[in-house]
Amino acid sequence: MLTRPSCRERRSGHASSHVVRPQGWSCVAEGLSCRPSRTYRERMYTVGRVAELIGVPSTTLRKWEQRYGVVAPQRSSGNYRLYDDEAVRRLSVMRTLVDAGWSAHEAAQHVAVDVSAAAAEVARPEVPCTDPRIQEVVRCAVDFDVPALERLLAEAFVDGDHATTVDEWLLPAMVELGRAWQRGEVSVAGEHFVSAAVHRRLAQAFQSVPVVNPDGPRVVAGLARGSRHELGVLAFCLVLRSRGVSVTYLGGDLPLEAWVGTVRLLSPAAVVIAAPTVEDLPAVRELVEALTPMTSVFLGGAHQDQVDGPERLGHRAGAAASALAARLTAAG
Ligand code: B12
Repeated sequence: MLTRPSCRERRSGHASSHVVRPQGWSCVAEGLSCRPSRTYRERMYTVGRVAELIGVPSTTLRKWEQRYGVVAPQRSSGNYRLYDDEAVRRLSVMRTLVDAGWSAHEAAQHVAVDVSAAAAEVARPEVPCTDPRIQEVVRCAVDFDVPALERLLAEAFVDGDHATTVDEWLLPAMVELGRAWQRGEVSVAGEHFVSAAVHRRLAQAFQSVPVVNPDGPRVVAGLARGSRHELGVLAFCLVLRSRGVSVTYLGGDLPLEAWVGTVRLLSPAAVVIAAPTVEDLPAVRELVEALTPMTSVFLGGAHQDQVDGPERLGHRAGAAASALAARLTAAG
């Protein structure tokens, strides 16, 4: 069931705090010319390529443009439509909303007004919310309670199983934090304060797990171009490493060419990527397509069900990492 965005000001606060810019190599109209560049230029796509990436026929894309004005593609010298990253992102959100039951007319209105806000309303997987630490994390964000947050996070990785910590309260707390922010109970600064602390602690825990089997099966993990929600995939990598798998963690926002080069170089047993937001879907689909001929590709994150092809790992990052570790160890 979808609800409509209600408070734009709150969201634009979040939005204005992180501007998303495509990075990396310049690639003008795929298939027309493609060369590396040191200067910033946007990637441009033909209508056929956008149709492939988004999974919608090009006739529908043209209809959304002509009837609803969702995008205004540029034109090549031969008068072919050329779409930039922002246009692909808008069309991707449009598809998600239409798939979720919105009429094309309504979806287009929301995309035109506020793409991020509209996407944020799309149903997300339910998470268990019973551990009291979930609400404590939210309280720390409201009060900017540094000592309490540091204590909670320090204790998180001292005893016990990392998978349990990650699945039972740490990642659910981040989801709850997002909801509290949407309701206006947590400020943008409070959300950043907590997510930065969680990121630091996950990274520290990852670092402190020894590499026990450097010659064993290797997994390369990270996020696609433009994708910066790292916490889920990093938590996954922490658990995977704690189960004795060698993990090469590439972080967020890695260009396609860099992914392909790294996978070619390392020949990992598997690649794990995540699709945390609907805006990430075109870049994730493109990455999956490029990597699938090279190795086994696994997918996690809130929007994993919207990408065809790779094996989906589900929404419990810790349990999924344990299961993948067991499979890789048994196979290799
Ligand atoms: C912290 C945060 C940020 C931080 C991220 C910091 C970091 N280093 O990761 C920063 C400030 C960078 C950020 C930026 C943005 N954010 Co933000 N962010 C969040 C917040 C509050 C928490 C994210 C998080 O870690 N969640 C925990 C994850 C792990 O939960 P999950 O994605 O639902 O995944 C579940 C499972 O799928 C599984 N899982 C997750 N990953 C993986 C991986 C594997 C391998 C497996 C097996 C499982 C798995 O674990 C989770 C628990 O069940 C969320 C709120 C939310 N509901 O998540 C918003 C949220 C994700 N952000 C959002 C938005 C809109 C943005 C921005 C576009 C804002 C803007 N306008 O600039 C940018 C985009 C940046 C980018 N280019 O990617 C929206 C996304 C809506 C959508 N489009 O789908 C959300 C949902 C907030 C909202 N309600 O509007 N954000």
